[in-house]
Amino acid sequence: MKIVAAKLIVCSPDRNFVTLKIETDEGIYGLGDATLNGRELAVASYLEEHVIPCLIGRDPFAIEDVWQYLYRGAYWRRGPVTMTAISAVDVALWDIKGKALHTPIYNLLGGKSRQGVLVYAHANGSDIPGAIESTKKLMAEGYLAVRVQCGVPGVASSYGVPKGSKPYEPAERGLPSENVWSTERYLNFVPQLFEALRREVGEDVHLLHDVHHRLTPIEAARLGKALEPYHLYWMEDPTPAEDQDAFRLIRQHTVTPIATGEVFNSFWDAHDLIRNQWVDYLRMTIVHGGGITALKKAADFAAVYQVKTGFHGATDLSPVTMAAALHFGLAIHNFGIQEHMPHTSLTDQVFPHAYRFDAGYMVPGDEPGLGVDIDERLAQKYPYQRAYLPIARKLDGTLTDW
Ligand code: KDG
Ligand code: MG
Repeated sequence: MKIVAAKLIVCSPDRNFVTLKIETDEGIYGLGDATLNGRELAVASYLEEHVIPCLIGRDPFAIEDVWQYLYRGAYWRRGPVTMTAISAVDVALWDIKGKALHTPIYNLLGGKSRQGVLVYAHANGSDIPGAIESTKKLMAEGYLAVRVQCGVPGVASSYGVPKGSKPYEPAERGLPSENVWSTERYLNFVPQLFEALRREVGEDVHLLHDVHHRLTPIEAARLGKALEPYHLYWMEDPTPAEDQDAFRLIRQHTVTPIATGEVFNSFWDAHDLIRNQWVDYLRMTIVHGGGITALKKAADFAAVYQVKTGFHGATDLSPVTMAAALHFGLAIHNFGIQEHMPHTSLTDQVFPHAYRFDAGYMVPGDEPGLGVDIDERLAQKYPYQRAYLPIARKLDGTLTDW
């Protein structure tokens, strides 16, 4: 089998997605997600100009070799643009291999280790009663794990809380909007939120919270300690992780489990975090971390240190990535939990898929390959629209981590 063509489908069915479609001489094609939120066209151009020409004529079954060719062969390694492009190619090749061998990808990764993939949903409220109501609603829908974000009194807009009546979506069309941030108000408020939540929703449901990189290590340590009575499943991205050593300090002070890495794009971003057991869950996921090939190696390394996966799964990760993550999560032994932020029905129409939610778990379905397709005609009706993630400033105007 040979790769004979590859093309990009850039579309915006309610939000932007970049999808790579690789075609073979046997009529089998594979899909890969190449979406990098707010920087979509950089990856599209990287693939179009520098990668696609090198793929033509190659054996799509030689996944490891193609991966090394794009990683080592480029000389310039790592970085979100490069690694997202490599991921797209890698996932498309796994899709082709599954289809050619008539088997779902989870079988190529060792087969099922479990019956379903535990997922967590997003609850949000502008205040504590709203957050409680939203959590209870998700529990009634069958979710066993819920991430809770809430408006902070005295802070005009908070991460994870919708501005209007539509479901929360991190990217906004147009140029970046500005959010306000106060660490002091946040730190005083969050323990009150989880105290009220535990009182109202009981002890059984898994509760999670995303700090979204906004604290210093010692502030994160304080928050982790304050949240211990409410036994969170995890505290996510408590501090930026460029300095992996920063997590040592947090770890020394609290037993609240820590998840990090949705912005990582290389195993090396997580190396110290894992081998020192400074984190419990790795969030680097397939689309930004170099594909299934790279994540399998990272997850196997993490397994040795009892670190589990907890992959990023926000709406900017397309249904192609969601399917890949579900096959992966079904197969590997050290799977922890998978984020599930449902796409809009329009996105789902553009990407018909076999995966489904059932009583707190998701399954990828048993179709060969990924079990996801793209309706190119429908996609064409929704062209790319410029969109960005917001930025955040402290009350005095200082730009801070969003
Ligand atoms: O592109 C950035 C979003 O995916 C991110 O802000 C969402 O932090 C996020 C999460 O945990 O889903
Ligand atoms: Mg996050």
